[in-house]
Amino acid sequence: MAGDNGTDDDTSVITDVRPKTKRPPLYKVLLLNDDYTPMEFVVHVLERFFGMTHAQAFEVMLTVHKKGVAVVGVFSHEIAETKVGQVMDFARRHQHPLQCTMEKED
Ligand code: TYC
Repeated sequence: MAGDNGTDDDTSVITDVRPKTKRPPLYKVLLLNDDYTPMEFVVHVLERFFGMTHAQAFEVMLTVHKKGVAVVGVFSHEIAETKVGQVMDFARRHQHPLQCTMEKED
C-alpha cells in the first residue's frame, strides 16, 4: 500500500516525493555609465570589489562607457546588496557620481 506500487513494501515511496527545493533567486549587479567618473576609477572599482584582473576590468569599463550599462556580476541577494553598497559608498567618498544597482535575474 505504502506507495501503491502493487506491493506492501515501501520501495515506491521515493517516486511520490517531489523535492521542491526552490533555489534562491540570483541578482545581477549593474554598473551605469556617466560623463564624469574617471575611467581609471571605474577600473579600480571592478578590480577591488569584483575580483577582476586589470585587463578584464578595463574591458568591462569600456563596455559600460560605450553601451551605457553592463552586468558586472551575478550574486545572491545579500552579496549583491553588499557589492552595490560598497561601490556606492566608495564612489561617494571619492565624490564621483558612479551608479551601481541590482536587478533580479529572470
Ligand atoms: N564615461 C566615463 C568617462 O568618459 C567613464 C565611465 C565608465 C564612467 C564606466 C562610469 O560606469 C562607468 N570618464
